[in-house]
Amino acid sequence: MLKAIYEHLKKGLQKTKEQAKIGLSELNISRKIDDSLFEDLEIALLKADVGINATEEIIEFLKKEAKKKGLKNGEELKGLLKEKLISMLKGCSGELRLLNEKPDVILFLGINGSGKTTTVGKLAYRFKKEGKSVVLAAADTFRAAAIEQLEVWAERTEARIVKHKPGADPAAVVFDAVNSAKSRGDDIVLVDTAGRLHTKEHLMKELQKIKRTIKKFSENQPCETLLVLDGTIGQNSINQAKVFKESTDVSGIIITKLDGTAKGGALIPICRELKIPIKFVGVGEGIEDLQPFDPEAFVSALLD
Ligand SMILES: Nc1nc2c(ncn2[C@@H]2O[C@H](COP(=O)(O)OP(=O)(O)OP(=O)(O)O)[C@@H](O)[C@H]2O)c(=O)[nH]1
Ligand SMILES: [Mg+2]
Repeated sequence: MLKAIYEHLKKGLQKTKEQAKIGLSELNISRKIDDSLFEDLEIALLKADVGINATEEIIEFLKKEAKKKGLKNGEELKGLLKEKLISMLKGCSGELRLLNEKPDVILFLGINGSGKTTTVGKLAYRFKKEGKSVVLAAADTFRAAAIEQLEVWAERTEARIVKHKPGADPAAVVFDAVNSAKSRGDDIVLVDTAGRLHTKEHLMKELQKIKRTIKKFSENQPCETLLVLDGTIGQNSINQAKVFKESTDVSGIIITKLDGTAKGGALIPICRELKIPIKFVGVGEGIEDLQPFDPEAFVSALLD
């Protein structure tokens, strides 16, 4: 099972790896260890969007260890680099927190195009595979065709969808979705919301209203508020996430589009700065292209 996850993640990250050139193989690793090798490695890490602070920490660590262990060849650094990256990402992952309240409600937020709706679809598929009954709440009543897009996912995953007309009050959609899930004893409600720009005050207010509506059914819900971040913007998502975090509690992060980016290394500064666990990563547009975030598999896919 772990092997299958690793293979899939590796495939998804192939492009990341090719473009990021984070692999020491790209740096001619059979070279002798000297300042120029460390410089090249530093550039590769920065290019992969690992960020200045983390890159410095990694280089310092490698220099110290290389000296201590009397390493001569760059090849020998690879294991250490892997170990260091994994240790930096440990504590950054987290499992989805479910309370089995029938329904558990999971709220998705993020700016336009970050991958919310696609992620809702992929997660619905995962839950259905586990035998859970899933309701999709079409609370993006704002963007044209958003409801139809979610309907396609509902069909694909055989999840029930609760929707209103375009322009309707999103909180009213959420009320109906949770209410019907509760009366039918459904397991999970996934709430798709409209893309929010942090500058748009009213969208933030709308989000708070959605949360209040969910809390009318249970003070413990939503059991997760997941912020969906576009992996292709790398470290730039940190500031974006901070603004969301200031407006509402965020319990987990999902980073999408890691299959199409040279900035996969940004996961390190993202998790270290935000201190919000990364719960899943998106590695493609397909229904199965969502993986629980596993630092070891991630680093292996990045380096091997
Ligand atoms: N390659 C790749 N594409 C993705 C991934 N996740 C989402 N996408 C694509 O990104 C685009 C935007 O995804 P949506 O799910 O519509 O994003 P959204 O956040 O719901 O967008 P709005 O509703 O406009 O706010 C779509 O073309 C998706 O197929 C991923 O992990 N990898
Ligand atoms: Mg959407």
